[in-house]
Amino acid sequence: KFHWFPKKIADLDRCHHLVTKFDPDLDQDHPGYTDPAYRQRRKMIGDIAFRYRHGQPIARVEYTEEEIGTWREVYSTLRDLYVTHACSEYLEALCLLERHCGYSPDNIPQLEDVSCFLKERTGFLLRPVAGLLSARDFLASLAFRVFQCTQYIRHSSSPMHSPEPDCVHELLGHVPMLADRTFAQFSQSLGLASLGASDEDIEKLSTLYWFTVEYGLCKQNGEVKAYGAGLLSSYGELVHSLSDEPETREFEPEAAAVQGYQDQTYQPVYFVSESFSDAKEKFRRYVAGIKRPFSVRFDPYTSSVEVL
Ligand code: H2B
Ligand code: FE
Repeated sequence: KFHWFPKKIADLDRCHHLVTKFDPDLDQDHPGYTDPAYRQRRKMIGDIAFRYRHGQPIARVEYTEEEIGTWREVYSTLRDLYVTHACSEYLEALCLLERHCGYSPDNIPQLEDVSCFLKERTGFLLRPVAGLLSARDFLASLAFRVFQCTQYIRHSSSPMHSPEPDCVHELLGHVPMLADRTFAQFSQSLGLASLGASDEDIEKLSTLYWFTVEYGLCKQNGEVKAYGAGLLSSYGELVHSLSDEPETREFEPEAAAVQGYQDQTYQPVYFVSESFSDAKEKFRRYVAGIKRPFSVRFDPYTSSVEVL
């Protein structure tokens, strides 16, 4: 079966298929389900994403005191933990973001500023998205070094947890890692492998994404540190992941691609990479085994893919 996929970066305007699984309008367990004002606000911010077209600057949001309060609570709690739990690439980038991009307990950074920062570091761009995107569309954007990024914030009743991605997860979990060269390459190669892939292979690549980009651990100077965004944006799971409770295994793409995962509670198992270069190399070998009737090559001059 043939699957359409974007060939040039502007085609990402067509990659907007949302998954409603954790939507506050429909998910009764969402902390915003019974709060119409929250749902209204989330919709308003979501409209920025619906109207967005590639190449435009991302509209700024003036966050309310309540929203900034939620951000402050997560930021100051996590900030202390990063020193011991986050990998060095993450810590380095976070310092730069604090210096140049308005990262602080009292300010929710603007996607437009963060996008400009990442562009200079690794060529990654942000584009606003209104909620959880389909895996196919989400992975496809990574092929163009575009990260689809939510702009609304979680409900104030539950500052430490959100069932769906929100700007705390993106800005504190994903963005610092996207400022690292090797990690950026790894993310793009996941994206390129997904273009036109079968549903089965998309499922495997999503699972790989889950156990690396979201919940990955890596070794650094004989210690295990976190680099996954799901960990770095969740106080509870970050502590849990580096405790002696969960099982940890050496990262092997073949195994990680078919491992069962949890999106409601902590992961029972984490995969530990030797380094990002090692993960990238292992992934390259894994991808070579994926069957597609064509191959793709990214042209950085035009931000488009050639289909060979
Ligand atoms: N959508 C959004 N908005 N943010 C994500 O982090 C995200 C997504 N992750 N869609 C994707 C799915 C991930 O879980 C994989 C690729 O399935
Ligand atoms: Fe994420």
